[in-house]
Amino acid sequence: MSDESNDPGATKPAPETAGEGVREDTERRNFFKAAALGAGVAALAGAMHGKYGLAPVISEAQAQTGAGGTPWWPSRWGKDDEAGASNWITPEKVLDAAKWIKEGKVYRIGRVYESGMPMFGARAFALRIPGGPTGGPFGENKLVYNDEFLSTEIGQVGTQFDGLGHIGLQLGKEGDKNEMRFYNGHTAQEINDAYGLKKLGAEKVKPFFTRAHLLDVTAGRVWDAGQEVMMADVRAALERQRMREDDIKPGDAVFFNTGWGQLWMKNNDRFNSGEPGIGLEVARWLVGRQIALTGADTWATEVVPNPDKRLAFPVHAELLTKNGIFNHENLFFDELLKDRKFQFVYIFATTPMKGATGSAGAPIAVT
Ligand code: UVW
Repeated sequence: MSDESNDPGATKPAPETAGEGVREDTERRNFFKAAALGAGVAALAGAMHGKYGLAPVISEAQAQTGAGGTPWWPSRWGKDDEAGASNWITPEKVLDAAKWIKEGKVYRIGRVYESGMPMFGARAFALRIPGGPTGGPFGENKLVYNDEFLSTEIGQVGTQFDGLGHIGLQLGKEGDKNEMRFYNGHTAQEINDAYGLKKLGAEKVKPFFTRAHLLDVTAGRVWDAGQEVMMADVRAALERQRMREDDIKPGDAVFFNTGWGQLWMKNNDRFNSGEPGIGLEVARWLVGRQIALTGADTWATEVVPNPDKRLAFPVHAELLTKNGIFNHENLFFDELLKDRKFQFVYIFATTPMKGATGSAGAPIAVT
């Protein structure tokens, strides 16, 4: 739809190293134990924890490097940057995206937040309005009001936008927070605080108004957990949908519909047990296209478990940690697909909660 090329920074080649650091994480181990995906997942859970006596997947030196053996930091947007690929959203980019609005039709592409929704690991969502109305009556007009109390991992449940403080890699020695690196090389030592992240919080993400491309890779296929969406699937979807790869411009969004979202609130156990999704092959293609964000109708966007049983969520690290590319999970594309709308304007601003690891919210697509 547009031939605009909007590159505010130097082109950064796609990383070449395949490996990711491993870290101990009780919640994720619990998830993998709970996920009834058999020996593959159990092996991955084992590989994630040094006490199982397995060697680290890759050397520390490998883990510290991005493209061509160089560290993944400093970012193309400067050594202090905390906004990552949201920096692509310039006034020029917004004006170009606006050209895609032809009908004025608005689609909600996020889910309703409710207590029965599927959640990762032991995450919780509890909304309460005890003994309502909460207050009043006030004044001669007898006004009453209701307030809710919410207890949840607010940035990491339901439709969730992963921020740059969500995922890092343990480099150096196990537990050394000076060598737990996040986007732009920021360390756990620098950013972690019991009252919210001191850097890379959701409030640092610039609002999105950008062109988006939805790739429906289902093509009549019922995908299973652990099945990887490959470049061949991406290219087939582009062809089926009469879209061109070179129409994906820097700062655009690319989303994937796998069909897994059909399980939402219908079979939460299966939905949570793993998922189909992209792996490192497609992730590196996305990095090469210099997108601002990706997302899917699944809870991680990436294939779980990864076909390489040694790796845990390597796409999260490739995109968020190494390249500052955001990930919007548990999206809902049914209405767009029904109308065969594969290209639209994606609009979303994170709820600016200081120090949050991600954001809930209500993304919309406009055609
Ligand atoms: C992880 O923390 C991996 O989960 P999510 O998919 O929610 O980002």
